[in-house]
Amino acid sequence: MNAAAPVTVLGLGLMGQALAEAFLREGHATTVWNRTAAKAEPLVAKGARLADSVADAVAASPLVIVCVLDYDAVHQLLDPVAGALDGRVLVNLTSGTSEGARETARWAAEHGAAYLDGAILTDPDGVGTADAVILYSGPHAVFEAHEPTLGLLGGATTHLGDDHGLSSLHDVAVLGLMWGVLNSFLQGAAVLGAAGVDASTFAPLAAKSVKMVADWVPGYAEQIDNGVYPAVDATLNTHLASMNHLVHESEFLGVSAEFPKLVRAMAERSVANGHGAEGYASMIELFRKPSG
Ligand code: FVH
Repeated sequence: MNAAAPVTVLGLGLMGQALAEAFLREGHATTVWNRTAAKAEPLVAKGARLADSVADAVAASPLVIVCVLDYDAVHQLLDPVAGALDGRVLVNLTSGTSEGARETARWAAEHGAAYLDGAILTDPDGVGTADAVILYSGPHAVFEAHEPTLGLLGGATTHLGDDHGLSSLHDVAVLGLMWGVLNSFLQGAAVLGAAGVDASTFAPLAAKSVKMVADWVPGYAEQIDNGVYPAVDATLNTHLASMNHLVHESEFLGVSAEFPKLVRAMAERSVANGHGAEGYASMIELFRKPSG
């Protein structure tokens, strides 16, 4: 596939605009469409062609990228023009679930389109930079054929495998990680804030601690994959004692103890299941099955 191949971008929200801009910057003939046409104006000023309709936009390029609110919006937009997708490569960078991705892949195949699902792990400003991470899943040959074009969107463009659901699965895994870290930071900021320490003062220590924990991840991953959880840094019993301190400090200072209590309840169950002398990674046994 020619590196300056024409490309269509459907959906010009914050992310869609950034995607289209990245293609325009690299000299690709870029056709755009958005439900609210006015959002295309800055792109048209930079050389994009605004299509009259979704069908016109799909017809304009062999590579069609869609990035809208959710998969329902994808289908509202594309179902009426499904016939026009025949012979096209559809790359869906809309966030969703793995089942939604697989269902959309089946739908695309029924209409003769090759399909890649994707997940963007960066904000719009990061698109097109070396730091951007964009994950793809679906047939490797399709990814490979369009990698030169897709590669313009992000530095670490990664194909995860043929299963279309893999990018959405990785996306939610990373989002969960992000919320876990952020919730813990907010708990710490609340506790310290109640004692008169502002969040900005806490920030450098918090960032350093996140980095320290990040360094543990490969070792924990190895334990999880091997199914054995030696206590390298501390036993789960020791972690549980410290969780009690956080719960008590939170209650004493009059801030919410909801989040640390949830974490503590899981650790208590894990200890009750016999993992107290093992490492923290043994908690994976609880995460692997539905509670209650
Ligand atoms: N923005 C970000 O940082 C995150 C990074 C991680 C991945 N997300 C995902 O990207 C998808 C789009 O997000 P967005 O930030 O571009 O979102 P908005 O700026 O709110 O734009 C939404 C676009 O979707 C169009 N749209 C909504 N509903 C429909 C519909 N029924 N039919 C057709 N288009 C629809 C909307 O059109 P309009 O309101 O401008 O007319 C926008 O183009 C999303 O999955 C994030 O999770 C971004």
